[in-house]
Amino acid sequence: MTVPHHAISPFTDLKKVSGVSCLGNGHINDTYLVSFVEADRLPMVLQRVNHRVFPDVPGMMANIRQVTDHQHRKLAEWGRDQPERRALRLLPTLDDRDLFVDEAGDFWRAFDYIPEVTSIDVVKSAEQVFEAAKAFGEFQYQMADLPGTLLDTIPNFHHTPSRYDALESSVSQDLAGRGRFISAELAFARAHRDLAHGVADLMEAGDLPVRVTHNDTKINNILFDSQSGKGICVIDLDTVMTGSLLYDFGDLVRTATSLADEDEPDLAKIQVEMPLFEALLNGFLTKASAFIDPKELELLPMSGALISYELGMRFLKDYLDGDLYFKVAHPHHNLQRCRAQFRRAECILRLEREMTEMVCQRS
Ligand code: ADP
Ligand code: GN1
Ligand code: MG
Repeated sequence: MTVPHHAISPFTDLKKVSGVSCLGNGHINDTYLVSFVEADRLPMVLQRVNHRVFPDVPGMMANIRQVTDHQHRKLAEWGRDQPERRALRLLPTLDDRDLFVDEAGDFWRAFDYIPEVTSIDVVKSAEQVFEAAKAFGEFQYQMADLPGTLLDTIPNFHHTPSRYDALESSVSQDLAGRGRFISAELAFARAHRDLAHGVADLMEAGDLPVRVTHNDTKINNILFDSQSGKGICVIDLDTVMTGSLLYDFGDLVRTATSLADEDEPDLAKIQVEMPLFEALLNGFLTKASAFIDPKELELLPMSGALISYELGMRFLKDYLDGDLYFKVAHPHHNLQRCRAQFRRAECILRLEREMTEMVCQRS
């Protein structure tokens, strides 16, 4: 690991730094934990933001500033304990900016570290799923009265028909010469084209509420309190924009109802567990039942298939393009990830009726 000293010094006195290590398994940004010499000083989380993925980094940072300030206002208004552990806090540079741009044009930002937390890439229990879903439901509740509007920093981020079109365009270009390896996956994408319209068309017709949503609610974007196991803080706010509640619920279904890794190569190991879906539904509705719309409720069961299908297409597109977007550990990684998402989508579609019955019992 190359220690980014030049990016630490804008945020803090380098002489006070005792160590730097890597943090997390994100596919887009680079995250570092910077520790300090003083025994009572909490570390800081330093991130290099991927500006190929986020074309408007200052706009994205303005969104994050708006969102986190609002979260802290809400936590104060509700009298919640430990507010510093319940919402991220941006750490400005020494000259009071939320962003530092280095000579290479890389963008850096920092957050206060939240102590005594754990994060997971794969769920281990229904309690964890309940806690994660409850925290993401509460996040939407917090955002309900966000003042002002957020910038649409990645337009059409969850517009699944556009993701389908982007895939077809990559198929035509076949930039990396990998088109010959993807016939089964492409056939799956084409056969499920209708699924792509499930939410997008209703949003366009004004038949689903437009909300402020997180848009990347995978299970490792929640911090759990190490002692109690409670979901304590929603992180990774890069994609907070207007969207549908179904995107957030759907990405939770994708990542929190299966005990397999996101890139599990053995598809037989990828199953979707109804007890985990039940925990997810109960956790999410703890807060969201206060505001969820009947149409959203009706579509909760399909949302997981939609987001799994969408992400599968995104991984497939990147595989065809030559791995330009997601970090990969080996040459066929994106294809492997795509297969695992399509398998999840299939499992969820098979369980849709059971899921619908469960949702109906709750309403
Ligand atoms: P990425 O965009 O790469 O996914 P994240 O913001 O999700 O980056 O952070 C990566 C990991 O770093 C998280 O899964 C979590 O384990 C840890 N992390 C991030 N921010 C904090 C924080 N403020 N306090 C404690 N841990 C954090
Ligand atoms: C990316 O940054 P990270 O790893 O949390 C991606 C998400 C995907 C996710 C799949 C900005 O999220 O959309 O769902 O990988 N983020 C962006 O693991 O594209
Ligand atoms: Mg993350």
